[in-house]
Amino acid sequence: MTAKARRATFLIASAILMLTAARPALAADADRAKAKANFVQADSDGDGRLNYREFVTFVDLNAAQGLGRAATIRRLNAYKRAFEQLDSNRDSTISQQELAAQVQRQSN
Ligand SMILES: [Ca+2]
Ligand SMILES: [Ca+2]
Repeated sequence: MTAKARRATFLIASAILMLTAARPALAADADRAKAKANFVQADSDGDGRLNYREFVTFVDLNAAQGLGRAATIRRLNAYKRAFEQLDSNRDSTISQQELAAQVQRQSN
């Protein structure tokens, strides 16, 4: 992997992490609540999971509210990569558990 690719991967991993939580206390709770509300709003078919189209909406909602690094994903147009990284069971949807697991993996 080139240094540039490594940096891009790092940026995206950070962006994913910041989508959900793992921030110094106070801000984190409020941001988590917002991200959760955005998840529900983006989940247009209400099945509790985000397909790719819903995930793009989710990132854009987070970006509009300045949550974490969602704006970075949007600016880099890295939706697809973020989606693939989060979808750990490869069923082409992102569950809240998968979002939470990502945060846990990175904070351990
Ligand atoms: Ca859905
Ligand atoms: Ca999945």
